[in-house]
Amino acid sequence: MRFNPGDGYLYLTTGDTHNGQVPQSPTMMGSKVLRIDTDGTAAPENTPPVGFDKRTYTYGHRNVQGIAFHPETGTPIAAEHGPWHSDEITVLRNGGNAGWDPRPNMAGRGDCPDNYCGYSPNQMVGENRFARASWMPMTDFETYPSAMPPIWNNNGWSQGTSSAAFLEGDAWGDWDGAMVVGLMGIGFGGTPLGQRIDVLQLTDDGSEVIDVTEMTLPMEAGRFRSLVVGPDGSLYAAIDEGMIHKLTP
Ligand SMILES: [Ca+2]
Repeated sequence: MRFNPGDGYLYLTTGDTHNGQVPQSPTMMGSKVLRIDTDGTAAPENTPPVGFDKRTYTYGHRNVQGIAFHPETGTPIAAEHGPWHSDEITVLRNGGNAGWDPRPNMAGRGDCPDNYCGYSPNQMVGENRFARASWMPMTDFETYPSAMPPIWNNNGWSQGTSSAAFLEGDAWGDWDGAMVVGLMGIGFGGTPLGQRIDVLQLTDDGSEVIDVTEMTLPMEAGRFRSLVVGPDGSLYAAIDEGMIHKLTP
């Protein structure tokens, strides 16, 4: 949950709850980014498709754990946790579809365990786990050609993207205006562990990633769960291990 300083609304991100029907559902409120007022009512500027709950800002997500707002434009940008591939950073578009649809019998698939195909083709076990061609895509452009494209997908890995924020202030130097993303590092079966904070340099309008740099840390890495920039301009990084680190330029 974050307030957007640009429009004053509360943005609330929800996950798919391992239910294949949820992401593309117009009424089930998982897999959405909701834009609401402080009393819970929909922002009147929301433009979801006809029939959707009016609180819907975007839909078709898997698991948005981070949302940050471009400091110049106020555009919301989501950090989303992939199944075992393809973490995604996505610039959100009012009413947009993030393109995640783990329903059985969709896009040429058959049935899946738990009626959930999000771990297709083989539910996290078996030999083709890393056969990328057979992954169920985090953004299914074949089924949803106008889906919001990710601007970054962690080179096709899932390492547990969590929280995101924008660094601001001259003290950050070249990183003033850069996006930082926490990764919790759930590596297994050959996936790099990857507990880190990445610094993403975006174009001025925030629509593309120019460069990604891993932040050099003055302490050991941990499962970076939450990143928040304080009023003092410092970056506060909370980790699962039970500490909050204050990182200064
Ligand atoms: Ca997506």
